[in-house]
Amino acid sequence: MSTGTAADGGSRVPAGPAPGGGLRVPAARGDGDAPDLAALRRLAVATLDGNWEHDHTVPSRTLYPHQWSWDSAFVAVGLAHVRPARAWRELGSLFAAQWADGRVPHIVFNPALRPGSYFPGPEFWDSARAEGAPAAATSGLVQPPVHALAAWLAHRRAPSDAGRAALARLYPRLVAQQRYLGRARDVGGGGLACLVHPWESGLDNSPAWDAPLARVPADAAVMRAYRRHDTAHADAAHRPTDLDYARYVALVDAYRDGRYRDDGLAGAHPFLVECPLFNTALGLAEHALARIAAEVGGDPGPHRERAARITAALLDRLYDPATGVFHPRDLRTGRLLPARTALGLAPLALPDLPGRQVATVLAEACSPRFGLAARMDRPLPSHDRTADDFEPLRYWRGPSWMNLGWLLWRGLRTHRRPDLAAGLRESMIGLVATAGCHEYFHPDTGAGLGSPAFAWTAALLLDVLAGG
Ligand code: 2M8
Repeated sequence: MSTGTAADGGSRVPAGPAPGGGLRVPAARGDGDAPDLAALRRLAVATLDGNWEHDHTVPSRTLYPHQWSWDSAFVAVGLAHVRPARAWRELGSLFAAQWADGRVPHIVFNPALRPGSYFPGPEFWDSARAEGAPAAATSGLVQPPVHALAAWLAHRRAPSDAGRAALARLYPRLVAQQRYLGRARDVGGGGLACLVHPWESGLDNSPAWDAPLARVPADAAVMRAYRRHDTAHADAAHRPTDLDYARYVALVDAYRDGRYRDDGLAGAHPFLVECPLFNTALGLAEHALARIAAEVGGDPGPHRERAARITAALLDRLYDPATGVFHPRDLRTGRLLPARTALGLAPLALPDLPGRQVATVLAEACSPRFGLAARMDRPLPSHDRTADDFEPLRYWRGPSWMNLGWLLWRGLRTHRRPDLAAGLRESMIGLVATAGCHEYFHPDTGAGLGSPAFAWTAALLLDVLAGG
């Protein structure tokens, strides 16, 4: 796909509110088919400003009106380019809700919002009854730990005394987050963190989770007792099904009933998986912490050692030489999950991924399954586009997402593939030039799907526009 698909080609249109909500997509400059990058940047900044809420950025004013963990990390990466003080506030407010055991909750609820503004809301999670939970109401789950990387990138992008002080304050909290994931969540005992809910992966209804989720006993009728908030704001055909939600609810019930303790997970919890993307983030965090430690007077050595151990564990436990890519491992069966989703490409972002795996993962990314190329015809999908269960409209089962593209783009530059990195960058810019800062995009047409003013799309676009 070329970047020359501006919405209404021709005249320059400043970013501003569009009649149907969201923000207007800037038009191309009119010189050939290049999008107006300055206008795209203004659109991204206006989207982030519009989603700013006193000390954090909401992913979306409608669908996700609270603070989300990995969203805040991506947002900080973008804010560092334009509002550096806000980048540190974003991370600071999230880590202020860190639990005593080190977990960083995947949602921090804004107490000012009316009950029912999101499902499942604070009353459902009931974090106050869990030991070591913060004063703020939060969920009890986690999300991929991309925060140390975000903090490091924010510091590198906009070094300042205030930023260095913020980095020094965050450092022990980032270390505690890693400790929690590396100890309490190493349920498999092989050096990787395990997930107890698909929401922890960030790719909620990815086909990767279909088999382990199918074993969670639940009945879609259970959802009659609840009011789903997402389907009031997004097309139900683009969202997880009621049966998916019934299982999500059942998994939270099980974890919450044990007060979110991790000691009994191995024997009892119905969903336990090791995810390649999550554990790539865990490894990237140690690489970033080594750099942060050197900056704030800590010892980088242990972080480097842990980073190497995580990469080795990923290779040992999640790499399948038969497919040449990484797969999640289902700890309940001990087997790798066969679906070939974008999760399997994520380890390319690791700087110490060996050359052999770099080559095989790249081969998968460039195959018709994902279509990565120096000149891409279509956006990068979140799932193998040749698979029977590929769904171009449904959430994480096919649509293109900016955060997955951004991670892969970083990996391509790390592993010296500027040709492919340039193709992917052009494709990502083209998505926003075509459709605006949507949450996700149709993987064939690039049409905008989900929330129209989505924070991480805007934030990561800023980073991509700046060249990282
Ligand atoms: C989506 O997840 C939430 C649950 O956490 C939801 O569907 O309600 C996912 O896309 C997740 O990755 C993201 O962090 C969150 C907020 O943008 O929305």
